[in-house]
Amino acid sequence: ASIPAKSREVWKKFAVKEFAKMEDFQEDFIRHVETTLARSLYNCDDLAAYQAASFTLRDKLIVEWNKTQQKQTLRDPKRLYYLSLEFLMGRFLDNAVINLANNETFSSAVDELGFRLEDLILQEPDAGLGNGGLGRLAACFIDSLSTGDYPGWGYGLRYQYGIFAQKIIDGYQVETPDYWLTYLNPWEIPRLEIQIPVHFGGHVYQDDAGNSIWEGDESVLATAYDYPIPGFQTTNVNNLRLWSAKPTTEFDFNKFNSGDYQNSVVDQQRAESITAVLYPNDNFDSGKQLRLKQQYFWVAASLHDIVRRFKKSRRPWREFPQQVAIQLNDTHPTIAVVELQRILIDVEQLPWVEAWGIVTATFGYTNHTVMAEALEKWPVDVFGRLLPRHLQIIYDINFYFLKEVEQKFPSDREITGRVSIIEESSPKQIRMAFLAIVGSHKVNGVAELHSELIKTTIFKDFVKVYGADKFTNVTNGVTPRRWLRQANPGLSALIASKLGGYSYLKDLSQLKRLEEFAEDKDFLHEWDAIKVKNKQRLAALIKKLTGIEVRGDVLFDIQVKRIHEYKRQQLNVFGVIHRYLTLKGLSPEARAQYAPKVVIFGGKSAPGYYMAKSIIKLVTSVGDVVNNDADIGDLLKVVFIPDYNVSKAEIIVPASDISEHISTAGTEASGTSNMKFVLNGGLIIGTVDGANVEITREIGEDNIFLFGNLAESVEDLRNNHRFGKSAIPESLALVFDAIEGGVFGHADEFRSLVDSVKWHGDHYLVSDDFDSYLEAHKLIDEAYKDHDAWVKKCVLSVANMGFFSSDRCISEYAEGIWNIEPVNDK
Ligand code: T68
Repeated sequence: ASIPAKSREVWKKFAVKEFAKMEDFQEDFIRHVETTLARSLYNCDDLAAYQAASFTLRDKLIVEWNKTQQKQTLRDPKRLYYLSLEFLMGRFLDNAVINLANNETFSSAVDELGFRLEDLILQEPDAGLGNGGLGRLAACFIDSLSTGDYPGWGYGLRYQYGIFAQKIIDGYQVETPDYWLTYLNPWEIPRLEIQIPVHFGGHVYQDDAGNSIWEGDESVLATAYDYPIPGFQTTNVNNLRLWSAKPTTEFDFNKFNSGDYQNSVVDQQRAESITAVLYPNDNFDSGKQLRLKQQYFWVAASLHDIVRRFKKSRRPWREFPQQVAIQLNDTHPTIAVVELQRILIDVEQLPWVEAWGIVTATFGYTNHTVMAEALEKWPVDVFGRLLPRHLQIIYDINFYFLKEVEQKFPSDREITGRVSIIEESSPKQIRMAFLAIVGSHKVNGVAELHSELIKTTIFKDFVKVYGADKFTNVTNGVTPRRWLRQANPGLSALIASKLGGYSYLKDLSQLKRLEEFAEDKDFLHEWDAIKVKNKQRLAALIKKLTGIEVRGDVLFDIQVKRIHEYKRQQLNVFGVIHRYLTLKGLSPEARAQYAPKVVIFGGKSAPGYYMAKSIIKLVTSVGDVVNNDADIGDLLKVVFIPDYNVSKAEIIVPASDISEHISTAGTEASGTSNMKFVLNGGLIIGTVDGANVEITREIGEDNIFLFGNLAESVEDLRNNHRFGKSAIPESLALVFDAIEGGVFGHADEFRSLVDSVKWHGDHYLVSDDFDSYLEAHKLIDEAYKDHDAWVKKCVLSVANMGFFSSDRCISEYAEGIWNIEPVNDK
């Protein structure tokens, strides 16, 4: 519905203008306080000021958003749709300031109005719509899509409750709900007029023409909330569309007519539960029916939208894959493969083969794990009850696929069973990763080692079927806007002063030029002063959150990430205990040879994950003992920072001297915080796992502390444990003795942690890597003593981190998988 030509002049006259000057911003700000918020100068607190400042930026964003969408509609390029059940966005305001406005101008404009920008930023709750790496990766990707001028939209769910807030009470994790939408959210644009019906359940019948008709018996509406995503130094603004479930306006008239009005309303309300809460598991498949409902709800609404947009161009269906690329962020959206096939054959009446060609040319699938417990499977009966037509189509897809496999390998009678999308177990299960592979034209892992592992382990039969070319690698990256500029203003300004401005944030390979300054004493000194400031900033946060006092001038050793046995926080805390026992055993003079150190932990455990919760309790219990031991003083402090999230990470990451990325080799697909820490001038201790391998290649072996067994040895080592051929090293035995002797509280609390290593096969190979881990820490202690050499290592590492920008990552996807190009005026 566009405006008639004769009225356009009026529209143009009053179009929203750019604000270059401070006064323009201030005028808008006050207008929002007085009208949008219905407040006044007598009634404007930090929250209102945060909202007004956000609305002011949002206005600009929306103008550019509109222009971007108009331009794209006109040129009709191929678009990318990134389907992710998680977008771990964090805060929007400071990011928008960096991208849209001149930071200093904006900050002083706020100042003049009687507020401090830092305080306003703190008013914003994190958008915590994700668990960890996978969700944060999606957030970095949409930032890079906008920055690179790519036509790319994100599609996800608008959970009313994001990842739970973590409290630590008596040393234990306690979960509290994260209702993040209490106040007006300036960063979302409700599109309540967009209402897409989504159906569940019911039955399938054939009509006279032999077409399959699916009649659902439950329906809900998907309504859209749009989040404009600004890019850096570009006017391109993409969209993140999050769906929310709403009841349909149709009642169940049977109930209604039988006088059961109350219950017919209650049924309707149930619709909203679909998008009520994010499932809080990281790297674990819990297989709950509501989760499947979330998946289909989101996929059906997104595809409806995508197909509607495609149809506007009136192109023939065969051109769909030339106009649309859809990326599956893990297997969570895999039903999209089936839904598109259903739309094409049942609704658009295309022949199966033609439809299937379109589907497979459209989708790409990213795998994020090889661990069995994280691979998604759905029992056939659960699936069939919710999505009967989709189950039929999956059987058909599998039938054609297995026929192809049989023809290719007539003499291999086992292979069809191994690659079948349906696992013939009881109950029968749908292997979603296999469905995703069959339904996509490219499958990628997220770091080189991981991408090799998927080809040789979980997907090796598919390499035989499709050839190795279908499988590729795109090593993860992180956005330098949030993870350098925003998190570390001091360091990014110092870098800008040497590289001639901030354009390196858009072309991170420019960091390489920092090598020239690695011998420059003044530069190293400035660099180090920034690190100390960042550590003081973190020390203040630690004091505020835990009451623990730590010095800002000592070594900060940090491990923050989801708590998981495979990530081995237990290895870290056992190492801490070993250090404590060692220090205790020394004379005061000998002790003084050790440099003081703070060991910092943070991260959430899935609510039902007993082992992970025991690890948290062990960390806090060790902290209680060590931090209050007068013999130890500042030599060792142990801290658990509660409620680790994106905005806390922005304070924690820039403050590290050394961070820990110590997963059992072959288990961490990539890791992305390893990249963030090094980019911020911290060194890392790590196993030869995930992206640690490529980080080592880029920054050089001298600048990283690697330890532990390699992925190729893991199987043998696990077998040794099974057959009683492994021994606990003396060093670790001492640690266990202390725990079992009650040094850190009741031993029963930690029984399962100790026993899993001692008696239950040590699946994560803690005992095998323990001594090598301690050795690496000795090297760290040594290296840290030569402080100048340490700082130089940090500079040289940062100089070589350009590869790990998510901009590089997105351009690899764009060229190698999506076949999309930037849309700009150049
Ligand atoms: C992470 N995966 C990988 N999963 O563990 C990490 N899982 O190595 C990698 O760097 C990152 O993905 C990005 O590629 C996850 O974060 C989940 O959070 C998850 C969520 C639901 C179900 C299963």
